Amino acid sequence: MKKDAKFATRAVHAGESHCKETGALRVPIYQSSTFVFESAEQGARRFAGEEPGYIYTRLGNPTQTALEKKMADLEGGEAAIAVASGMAAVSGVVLALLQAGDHMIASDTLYGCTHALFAEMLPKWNIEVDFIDMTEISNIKAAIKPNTKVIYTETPANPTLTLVDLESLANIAKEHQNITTVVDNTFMSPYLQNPIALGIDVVIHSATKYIGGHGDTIAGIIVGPQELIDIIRMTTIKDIGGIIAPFDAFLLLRGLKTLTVRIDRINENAMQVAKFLKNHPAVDKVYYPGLPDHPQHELAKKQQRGFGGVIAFELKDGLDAGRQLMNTVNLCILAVSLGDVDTLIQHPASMTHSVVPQEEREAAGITDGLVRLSVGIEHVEDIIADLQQALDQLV
Ligand code: LCS
Repeated sequence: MKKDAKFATRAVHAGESHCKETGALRVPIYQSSTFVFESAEQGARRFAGEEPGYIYTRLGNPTQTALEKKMADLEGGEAAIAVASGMAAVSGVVLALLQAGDHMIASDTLYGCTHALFAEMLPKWNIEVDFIDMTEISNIKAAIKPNTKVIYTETPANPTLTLVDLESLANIAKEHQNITTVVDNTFMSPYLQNPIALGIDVVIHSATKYIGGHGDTIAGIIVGPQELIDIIRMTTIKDIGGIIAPFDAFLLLRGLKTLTVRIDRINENAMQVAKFLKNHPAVDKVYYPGLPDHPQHELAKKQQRGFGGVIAFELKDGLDAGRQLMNTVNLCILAVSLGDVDTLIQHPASMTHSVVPQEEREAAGITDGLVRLSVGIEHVEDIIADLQQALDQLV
């Protein structure tokens, strides 16, 4: 593959080489917990870091390595580490970067369990977290303290699709030597947004979503500077143990090969579904950054290469109407998660974000009436027809 190959080509080929011994086209699933040393001396050298090579799958595995190389390439980072879940990625990063007495600034709109980790677990280790509205970039500057070590955000955010201006965020952080910026890029995938190119230090993904793409695995990825990835590998991942299994690494390698075609279709479908929802009399508001009247539409066009597949909307009759909608769709599947080939629908306030206290949920725009849709790759006319029959029952 040429160095300047386009994204779709890199998604297929980066990080992989054919097996020299067998000629196998695909990277094998190295389903082995441990690796044999040729001699006691070689084992000692590997443990001492004096010789490259595998030791034990908790410390690295060839299927995992191929995935990590591909993801580092696609996100434009120096290195990557693949882990057991999106939450293992979030916790792996913050536990490596923060210690007792440190301060972190986080978005007020985050995936529910990320919010719970930051609000409930980190304070147990005397790490202070301030949740702020980062759509207003001046709020970030105002929240920085002498002990601020990390600024953490999601853009677009789960589930309200609010955006944060990543270039401005990176510029503010760069004025302070000790601050690392971390962005959860799950909603965009590396195909639609590359935070590192905008000056961000570390990118994480719930690879469960668009990277896997088929609703059949839970996994996470961290991409960032080599030095930090090495620290995460040899501390939070090695010693706490949230590693990815070789089979899951294989599924993600497979998922990434079709990332661009899946997302091209998802982008087209989601735009049409958002327009349909906007015009339906049962719908009050639609939150989709691709719609020209979305307040952050221009920012989305500036920092993203597409608008993604997640749409949030409010029904005129609030929560009861939302419940009825979720119970009357047929093709759309009532399930949490997102980024799959199937269209999924769910209710953030009682499901994905139920762990966030109601007051904080509402302040972040996660009202009880908000419904979240993750548009899949089915034929768009079938998705719209299903939503139409369910929404028509509400008018
Ligand atoms: N970051 C974001 C933005 C997410 O949406 C999720 C999961 C995670 C991190 C955690 O990833 P996991 O450990 O599940 O791989 N989001 C979910 C959601 O919206 N519905 O179900 C899970």
